[in-house]
Amino acid sequence: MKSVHHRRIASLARHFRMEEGGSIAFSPTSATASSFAHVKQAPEDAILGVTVAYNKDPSPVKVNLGVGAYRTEEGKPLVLNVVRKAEEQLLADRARNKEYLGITGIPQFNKLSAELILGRDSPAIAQGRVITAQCLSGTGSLRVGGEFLATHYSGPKVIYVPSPTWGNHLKIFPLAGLETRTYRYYNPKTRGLDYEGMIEDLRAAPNGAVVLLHACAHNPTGVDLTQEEWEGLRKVIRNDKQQLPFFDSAYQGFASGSLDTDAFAVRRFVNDGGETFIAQSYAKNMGLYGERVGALSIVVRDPSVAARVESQLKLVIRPMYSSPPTYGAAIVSTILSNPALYDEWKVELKAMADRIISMRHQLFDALKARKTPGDWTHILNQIGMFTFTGLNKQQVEYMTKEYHIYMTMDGRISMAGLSSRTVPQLADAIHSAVVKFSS
Ligand code: PLA
Repeated sequence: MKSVHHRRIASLARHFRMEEGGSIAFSPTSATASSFAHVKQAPEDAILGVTVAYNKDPSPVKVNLGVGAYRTEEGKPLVLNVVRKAEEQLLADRARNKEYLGITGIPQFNKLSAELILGRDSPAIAQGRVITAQCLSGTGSLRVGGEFLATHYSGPKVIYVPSPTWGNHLKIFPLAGLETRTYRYYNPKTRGLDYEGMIEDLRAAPNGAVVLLHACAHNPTGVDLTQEEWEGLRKVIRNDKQQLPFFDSAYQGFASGSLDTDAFAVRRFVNDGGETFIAQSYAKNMGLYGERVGALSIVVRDPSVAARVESQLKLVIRPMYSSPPTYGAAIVSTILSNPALYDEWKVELKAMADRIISMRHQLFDALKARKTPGDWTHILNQIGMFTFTGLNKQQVEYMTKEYHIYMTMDGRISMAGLSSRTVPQLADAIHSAVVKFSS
């Protein structure tokens, strides 16, 4: 079978008519017409486009609950105190320079990142079965992992993602060269997990298929598996189907406030000795959104393949962006390697998680006080940054138009963007939308 790269080059070649001698035939319709006149206007991104619309609204009361970005009670972006301290240390260190990093980034960052998600006492790390590469946040880690699988995985080059899932998964994996299919995950009727549907779909999926799992705080639903359900799922994936789990860990510490609790599922899978992919992001848990810092870890069964896997991983990264940026990873390494900063980080992380949980209570109470029709207990029960409200597109559009509340069309709201000040406005908007248009 031809490799993905060969197929991609072949398809590119089909776009051009190669003339004899190798030059490319090109015939613009006229000397003045643009060669891009045929390019169609693309729609805005379903999540980041909400911010674009928000920025255009002149209203002083507008609230952006679209993108999952933490805000303080005052509605401001937060730079963690530990991040400021790490930056001061980095700035004071005159020995630091701006040289290129190696293709897989800062070795110390990679080691600390693997320890953060797998645990310091992880047998897989001790046995040399973990390959970690610093990548461009969670998205870049998923993309590099996807492309490595498309090129080197011996199983079926198909990945199963939950329905629904973070919208970008559906774009990242096909571009990386993996056929992308969905498995049932969420039951809108119960606003809970469709565990039976999930198991049934994965049993029906090919043996060896790749299965994308949200490590915790499932986006957009806020619905996670219980520890027993994780164990049931693990048995199906490992024992019955020999499938390959690919964890997307974008919210470690944000779901429960504890880094270890939120790593439970990943550790459960890795500790059974099987092969596992993990994409980690420091965007949310260290507030390093724009620094684009994250890691891809590949856990292999046999340590003797690790060096070869790493060598090929470099060949995926080098032509994509050559090597990752230094600054964010230097901040993360400084914090993770310094026990005092590490402890302080855990306190700040817990405070962010707690503020999100308190927003859940405030919103729930505000709807109760307004006697808003419907059952809103899912606001309290869902986990992580988001509430998947169950509001429909018509209701969302109404809330944006009448109340200047910006959120994604699927009815997801970022609880991290809410504050005590804006809860009443949101509750009024939800109440009015529900009364006006029953869903
Ligand atoms: N994976 C999941 C499940 C995510 O929710 C996000 C971010 C990422 C990966 C990637 O984040 P990173 O590349 O910045 O590390 N989701 C956000 C932002 C918070 C976004 O859509 O880019 C969201 O609002 O859903």
